Amino acid sequence: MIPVQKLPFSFDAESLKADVQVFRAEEWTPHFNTQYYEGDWSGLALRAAADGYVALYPDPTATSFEDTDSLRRCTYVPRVLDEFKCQLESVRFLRLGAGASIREHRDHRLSLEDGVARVHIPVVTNSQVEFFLDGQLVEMLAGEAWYLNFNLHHRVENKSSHDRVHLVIDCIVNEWFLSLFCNCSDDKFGTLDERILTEELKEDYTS
Ligand SMILES: O=C(O)CCC(=O)C(=O)O
Repeated sequence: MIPVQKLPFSFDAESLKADVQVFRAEEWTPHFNTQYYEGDWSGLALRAAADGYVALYPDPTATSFEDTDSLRRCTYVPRVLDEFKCQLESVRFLRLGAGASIREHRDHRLSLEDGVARVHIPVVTNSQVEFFLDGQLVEMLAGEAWYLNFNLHHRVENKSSHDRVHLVIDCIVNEWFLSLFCNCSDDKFGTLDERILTEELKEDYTS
């Protein structure tokens, strides 16, 4: 099981930020999980469940996802998404306002092993934003791409006086996605030798 892994991408943080700036303040929707946070945690759906979606809800039962009008207003995000050679489910900008925090929680079946993997790409962040996964601080910089196993406990605190924004992409795991993990290792969270993959996925990947 891989808890967290920086992925081999480097995106242009300024271009991502320019896309965020396209949206007016009133277009951001408060996160639906209101009991999970304090302060402002809100987002913009860029890709969402095709029918009857609740704003920002990455519906695990949805059978198809489609780009939203908001995505069509972005210039750079579509280029970022093109780099992901796998099916994409929900894609959102998630903003954690200055001084806001997301309480510790776990998501349901959201990991490499479950076949749906969430990637965070920080767009606007700073050193006073603290993201903890399984009790460990994960330091993610703007323009980087990170896989995190969201079945593990996680919480976020924005101790700064600036809003933090991440691009959050839910990916259907395929061989290409698995290949991103081949040559990486992580000192803090352990080596990839204890390979991530369940036996079933390992068979798929090596065949
Ligand atoms: O950092 C965020 O805005 C969301 C973190 C989180 O709880 C998640 O991605 O599941």
